[in-house]
Amino acid sequence: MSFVITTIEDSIGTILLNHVQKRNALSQPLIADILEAFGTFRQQNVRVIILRAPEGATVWSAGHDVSELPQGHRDPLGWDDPLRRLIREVENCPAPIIAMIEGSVWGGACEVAFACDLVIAADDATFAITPAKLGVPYNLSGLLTFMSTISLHIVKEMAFTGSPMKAERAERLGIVNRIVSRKELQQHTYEIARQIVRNSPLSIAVMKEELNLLANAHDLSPLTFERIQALRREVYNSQDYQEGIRAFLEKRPPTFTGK
Ligand code: YXS
Repeated sequence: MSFVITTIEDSIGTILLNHVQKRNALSQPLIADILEAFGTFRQQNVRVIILRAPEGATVWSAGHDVSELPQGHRDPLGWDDPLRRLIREVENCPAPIIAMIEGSVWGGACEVAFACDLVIAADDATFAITPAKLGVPYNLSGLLTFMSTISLHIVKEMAFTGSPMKAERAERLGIVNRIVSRKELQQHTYEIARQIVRNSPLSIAVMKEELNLLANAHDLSPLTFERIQALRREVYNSQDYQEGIRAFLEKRPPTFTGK
């Protein structure tokens, strides 16, 4: 069973996230369907991709599938984690990807949306960066995705509070390209997509890769890398990490002790 619905029209490919029962949580099967769609679109020479939820969605995506996170003693966001693979595929896809957002966006789904090349949101959409609510030590490249989109103070505010940010403020801060009413969202998003389709796909693909390479150009010494790995290991080996995951699965608020 596929958790996405894909369509291609006028060189525009659309991936509609369709696992509503689990609020489009980014599970391994859902991510596999998205990646399969990327492959099909590449074969069909699609020039723009739109990533969306069903019309009227209350939740665009609830983020990483928490039931798939390790219960401890293993990096929850290692290289091979499906969410990490999805982010890399979004960034490496030659065609620009537009995140068409309606409803609330949570955790790793915020990173997916912000890793896209443009974000067009309904004016009642919200964005919440949630690792601190679960005790998750977010990974380095994931934080860089946020830093490439959001100023440092705002990243810290969103990451430390875990509180949803309204689309209006996200637009004011340049985190999303445009907000429109839900009624206008689809028409506006496809109008921008058509503008892109009319331009040179080679030039756009090269500029996308250049811009992403520049945005990710950060040198890090091996010593610093090892320090960060040790810090993150301390967190995902902690009782707090296990409490965060367990509390979510038991549908109760977590009690963090800092241990
Ligand atoms: O109880 P059932 O079986 O019907 O399943 C429920 C939820 O358990 C499930 N579900 C999820 N399952 C796995 N992972 C998730 N992230 C997830 N979110 C939801 O979907 C069914 C319906 O959920 P329910 O009843 O809560 O729906 P609702 O409409 O009342 O509320 C929608 C949300 C999105 C407000 C609520 O589901 C929620 O707060 N979800 C968690 C959002 C979140 O904290 N996401 C972060 C995931 S962890 C992550 O992305 C990164 C690792 S990190 O944390 O580092 O950013």
